[in-house]
Amino acid sequence: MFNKEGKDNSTYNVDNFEFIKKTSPIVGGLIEKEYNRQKNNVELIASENYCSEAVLAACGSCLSWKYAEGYPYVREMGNKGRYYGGTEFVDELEEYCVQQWKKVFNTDYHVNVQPHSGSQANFAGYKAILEPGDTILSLSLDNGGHLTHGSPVNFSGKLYDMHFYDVDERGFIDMEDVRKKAHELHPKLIMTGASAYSRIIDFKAFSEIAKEVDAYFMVDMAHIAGLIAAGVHPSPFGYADIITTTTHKTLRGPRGGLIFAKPELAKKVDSAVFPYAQGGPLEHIIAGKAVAAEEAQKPEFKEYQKKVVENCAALADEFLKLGYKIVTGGTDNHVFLLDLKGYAFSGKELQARCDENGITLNKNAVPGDPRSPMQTSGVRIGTAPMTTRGFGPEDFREVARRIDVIIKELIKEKEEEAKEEK
Ligand code: DSN
Repeated sequence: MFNKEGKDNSTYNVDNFEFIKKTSPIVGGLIEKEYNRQKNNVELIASENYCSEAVLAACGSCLSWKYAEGYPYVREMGNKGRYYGGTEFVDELEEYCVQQWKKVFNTDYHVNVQPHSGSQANFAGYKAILEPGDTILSLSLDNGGHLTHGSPVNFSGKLYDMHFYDVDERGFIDMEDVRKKAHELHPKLIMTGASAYSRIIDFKAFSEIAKEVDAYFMVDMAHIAGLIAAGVHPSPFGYADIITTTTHKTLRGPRGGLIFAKPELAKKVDSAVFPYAQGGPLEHIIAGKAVAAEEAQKPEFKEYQKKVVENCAALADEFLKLGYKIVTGGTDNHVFLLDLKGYAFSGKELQARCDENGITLNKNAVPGDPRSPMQTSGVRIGTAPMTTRGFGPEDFREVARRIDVIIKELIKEKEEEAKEEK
């Protein structure tokens, strides 16, 4: 693991590029460059994190060589529902992984640990309860939702009849608009969850609205799953019919997805993942997910999540003190959007300039953004990765001051360019 000064304290061979270079100098060389980039940069991408060395080792293990299409727990199918021999150990592993995730979220929901990603999890979640053409009411990508929540360029926007609830003028999810549109549209599904939303989501209120209109309620908790596991954000368990997540963001596991479902939807969810959406599960990644689930039950995981939120509040506060605008005026979680509407430079330009200065973040549209999604008038900033590396509130305040210097340089350059054009 890298510390906050960029030193690698790993005991596992995270720097295994020398070994890879013996077979492929090109691939090994690119991994070395990426290793150094990650080690030396301040990482503020809200959807990224560093998993533990144990998770990394599990993902690079011999399990990578094993096929195990099917499920370990479908007893009535014989061979525990697998289509291959030799699955006794991966069966045990996958069952163990399922049980560990139930413990993390203290739930008796059914768990499917096979989705290769959050997008795959959402694809299967929709398939389990919807037919093509069914109506979904969701948060749009430009208001903080995810691509798979109905973007017209994604399968979700193409297969389903998508409608969107709005955020209010401050950027908060407008629950009155959710209720109004739910009663007008009678959707089959109400969906919530976000990739760029900095406030508490009221799952109880959403589930009440879903009940009023007899809709399913699904939550994509990918960004905030770690916070939920640690009790620093309210939980959707008990409210949602289906809950999806990735495992690599605030959960700090390997790249991948999970689906949780009310027990009555278990079979539909399982068959939507396999054989509908996917073939063989990645048992090496499932091993990494199991290790991450054990780590997520430790007291230090809860402490970490609290620090992520405290650090995010400090970082947002420093930007506000420096005179910047933040969508919703602050943050309750691990992320916020710096609102750059009215500035002469775009989110894309700020992202590039931060890259040049060793700070990694991403451009992001803000509500009412006049610029295109490729340019944007905002950047998204998250505190999960650098909190893993030991940053505290003061370190994050210093990051805000560094970004402020970069912004001031950009403003000056744009003013000079404008003068030259006159
Ligand atoms: N969830 C997206 C993000 O937040 O970066 C990636 O799919």
